[in-house]
Amino acid sequence: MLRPRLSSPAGHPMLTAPTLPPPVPGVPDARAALLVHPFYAKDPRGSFGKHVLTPATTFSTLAAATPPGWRVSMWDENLLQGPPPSGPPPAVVGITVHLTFAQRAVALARWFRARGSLVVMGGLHVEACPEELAPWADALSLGNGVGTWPAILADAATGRLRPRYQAPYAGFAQEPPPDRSILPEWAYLTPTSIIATRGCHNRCGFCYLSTRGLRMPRENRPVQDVRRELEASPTGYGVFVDNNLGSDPDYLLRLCQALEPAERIWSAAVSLDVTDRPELVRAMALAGCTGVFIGLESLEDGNLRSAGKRCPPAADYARRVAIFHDHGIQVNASFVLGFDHDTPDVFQRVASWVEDHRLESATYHILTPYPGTPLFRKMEGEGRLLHRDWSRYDTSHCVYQPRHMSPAQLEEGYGWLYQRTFSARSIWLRRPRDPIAAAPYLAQAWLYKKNNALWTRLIRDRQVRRAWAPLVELQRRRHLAFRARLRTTCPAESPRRRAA
Ligand code: B12
Ligand code: SF4
Repeated sequence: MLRPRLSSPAGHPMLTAPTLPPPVPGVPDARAALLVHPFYAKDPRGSFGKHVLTPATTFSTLAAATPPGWRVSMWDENLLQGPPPSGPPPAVVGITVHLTFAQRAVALARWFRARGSLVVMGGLHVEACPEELAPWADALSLGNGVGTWPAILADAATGRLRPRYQAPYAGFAQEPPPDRSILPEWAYLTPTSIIATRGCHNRCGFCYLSTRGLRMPRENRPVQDVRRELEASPTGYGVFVDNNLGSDPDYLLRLCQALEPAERIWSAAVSLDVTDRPELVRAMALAGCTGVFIGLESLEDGNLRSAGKRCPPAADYARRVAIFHDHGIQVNASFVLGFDHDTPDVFQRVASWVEDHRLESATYHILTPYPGTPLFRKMEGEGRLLHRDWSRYDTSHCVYQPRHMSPAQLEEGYGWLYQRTFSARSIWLRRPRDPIAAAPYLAQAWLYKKNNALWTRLIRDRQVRRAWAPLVELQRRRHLAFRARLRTTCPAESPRRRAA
């Protein structure tokens, strides 16, 4: 059973949760609802900047679904402003729970309940392990919070809260757009996280989308609604946090056509098969796409097959990555390490591949069996799970017995890979061939990858947006100029290729 962790030893603010003061009971503020994001430890081998790039849309989505008559606010412990504020306890506290911060969520739930608030829990870990969290909450929300949250608040107001609420993921197009006014304006590179699509055409065995009981059918939002969200961005930069914005290529094409006149820039996670249609990549570039996050997962086809991932063969990755580069789109590739076909040379192979093909960025994850997924059941069935300390199911710890190496070897290799990719030499080797694109790439890489001490200060001192804003605007203007050149080329010939 989860044990609450009420206080943490003094330590680095990115690694240790703030200490909760002794709970003082009070009279709850009857129409106040507080949404809380618990603290999680950041991996110092990666960039601390990643955690303040853009917020999850969880709270802005729930804020938009809050019925009139309620005052809703949020507290994200990861913004380094200390534990949630004291003062009159809110009548309802909604805590979002992922497995990595489940223990902290429980500590916060106990603290708020001791002060007199009703505690509601929702999110991915509630979805996967509701029984584990039930003892610590007055109500659990399963499924789509847009459906449960208004009912929860209505029942809390009349003293009739039920232990469980459930709502399907359906009718995405009719949902209100996120209410981003709930977000602190200083806190992220951009507040404009957008979700245009739900679900994914793939069903990879390690992905949270394959969690037992989670049904998220594929749905798209009207493209003009998405355009309005992007246009309203105060930074001119939007981040699509869809699972896979490329899951429905025809929709993506329509979306790009709608976004092109907005003159904004954006990035998104897409699967590599969008390069089946190079004209789609061109449309993305013309619409303002400056970067893609792609789950390449592995350079070994056997691993992709065993994960059930339908994607191009690894031998074709390089050609497809070049299609993005030719259209001025940076590639951040995500690799999963520790699959059953991985041997100890995997780290060196991935490092060299990333450098040989000049990937501007790469993100590494140790294979992690999330509870409720087919991967979890397989590892459990084979007796390979080492423990169930969810705080270490964070993709930077090895929590199972790998096939061809020890857990320590896997963790060491993962650390080495990050060190290598974040080294000045590797950053330099991977600079874009086009000298005009190389300078901003180097500035961004330096700020993002070499400055964890600075990131800690920027977050604590509420300077994140201010520090990033000039770089974002520079990138937007550069992209507008690039787009103008791209428009004058025929689809088979890109300005990047000519510059190279
Ligand atoms: C943006 C994002 C981030 C951002 C911000 C994260 C944050 N916690 O704020 C950054 C870049 C920092 C990040 C970091 C990481 N992330 Co992340 N991230 C996402 C992403 C792309 C979007 C999240 C989002 O906006 N979802 C949309 C909202 C609306 O959905 P939702 O949160 O589930 O909320 C809905 C319901 O669950 C419910 N609900 C949720 N909470 C509550 C609370 C209440 C009270 C109620 C009523 C309802 C409710 O209502 C909402 C509306 O329906 C997701 C993938 C995805 N598309 O969801 C991955 C995802 C959440 N991340 C993931 C991971 C693994 C990580 C990292 C560990 C990766 C790493 N190694 O660095 C880190 C660390 C985070 C951590 N320790 O938890 C995994 C989590 C897997 C799991 N089973 O836990 C996901 C699912 C990606 C994936 N495909 O595997 N991430
Ligand atoms: S392609 Fe990506 S989002 Fe889709 S199921 Fe696989 S891992 Fe999940």
